Amino acid sequence: MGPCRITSETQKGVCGASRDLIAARNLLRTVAAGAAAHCGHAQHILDFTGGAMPRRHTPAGGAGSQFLEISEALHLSSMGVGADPAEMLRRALKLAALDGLCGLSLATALEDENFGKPEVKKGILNLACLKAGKVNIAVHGHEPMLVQALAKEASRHTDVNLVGVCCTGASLLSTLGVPLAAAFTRQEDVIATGIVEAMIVDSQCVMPSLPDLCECFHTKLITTSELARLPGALHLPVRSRKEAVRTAKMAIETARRNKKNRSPRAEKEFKNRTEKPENAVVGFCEDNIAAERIAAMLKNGAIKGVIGAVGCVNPRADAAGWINAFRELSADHVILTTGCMAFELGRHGLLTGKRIFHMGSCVNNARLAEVFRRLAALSGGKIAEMPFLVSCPMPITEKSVAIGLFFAALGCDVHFGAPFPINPHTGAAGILAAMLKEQYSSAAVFESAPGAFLAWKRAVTGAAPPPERRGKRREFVKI
Ligand code: WCC
Ligand code: FE2
Repeated sequence: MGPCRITSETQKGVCGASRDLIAARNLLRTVAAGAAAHCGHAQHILDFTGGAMPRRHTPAGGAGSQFLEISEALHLSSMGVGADPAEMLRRALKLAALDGLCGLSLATALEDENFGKPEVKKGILNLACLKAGKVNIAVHGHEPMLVQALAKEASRHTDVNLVGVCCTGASLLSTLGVPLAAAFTRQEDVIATGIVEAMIVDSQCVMPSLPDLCECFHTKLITTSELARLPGALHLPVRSRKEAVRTAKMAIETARRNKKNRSPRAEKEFKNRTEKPENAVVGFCEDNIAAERIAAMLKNGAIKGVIGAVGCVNPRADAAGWINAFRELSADHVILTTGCMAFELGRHGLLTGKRIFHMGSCVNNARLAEVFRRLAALSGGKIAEMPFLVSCPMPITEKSVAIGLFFAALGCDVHFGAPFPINPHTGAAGILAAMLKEQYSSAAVFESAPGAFLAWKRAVTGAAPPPERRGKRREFVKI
């Protein structure tokens, strides 16, 4: 009796739950958690600015009904409520679509409105962005409320070097060109350089290891989200613009005072590092991506498709293999990338702004959806008829699963690498495939090996489908 685990196809749980039911329930709970994170992110910005939900992002059930959907999904998938796998999966796809509307798209619109839309610019990334001679402050997490005020305040202090980590960093890089030191997997390395005076975190993808790690160095850990507190950290809440300015000043003062505690040895070691910052072209968004040119390239066969490379970089996966796969695909595809994948591609010198475009943080995947919509409109078709693929090759968090299924609900084919969000060999995966095909004209592909993924992509990719084939549904491909 619990936790629910899939054993074999024929076996059922003591309660009678089948393998398919357990798989479907797990997927629904995963999407609910991902949607809660994105919708919560958007709601926190609304709370911060005191604004109301814009009409175009309001779900059919009214403002706030997305949270009821999330709650109902958790209720439905708890012990002994629903027992129909198809109903769970139907809800999962509906919730993924809501995540796109009230999470990704709303958060992106609010960030653009309140903190400015990105513009194309040069940026630098990796740990070498830290400066031994300066007071280093790293900002980490996802929500941008403090960091915009912090960046403004930091620019008044010539001795301060502000760097970003993870999606707070990706968003700062896109909007203000602030250097990006690391993504999720390398967040500990930032502190372990020994030359970071303060790490300021908001929420999501912040490792619980950070308080322990900061104990080993002089780094002051500062939390700013009322939701996401860490034991032992200095908590400076940011609930309004006024508080953001006050916290920015306090955080900078705290970091400056802390520099005297830096270990001279750590500073010397950092100076001896030979690594150089990686150059990148960043700040792409739906308004500056040259959609007409990409649509023309699709039409004349100069490129075979557009791929979204999104989601996490899982240390258990073959990250180098995936980077090589996208490098290879960029020869005849345009690649739009966000979040940790964008950092990883950048770390390998691939964000040149020629074929691979940095589109910002994970909630900024809304920009990919908008680019897809515009490209489809320019080509006179629907998203489902276009050679688009969104690939999430190394998912770690529930958020990346919700994002992937959001694109599937838009009619875009999606690829997931391991750990798979649903066991592709279960009947539940078959139900999901049929649902995607029948109701959304999309397909989900599960493949954990970069080489096999490339071979599959090469096999299914032709030039853009000729007009007479448009509208025809493609077959579900399962590897
Ligand atoms: Ni989005 Fe994955 Fe990075 Fe966190 S920041 S680790 S969900 S890709
Ligand atoms: Fe993220």
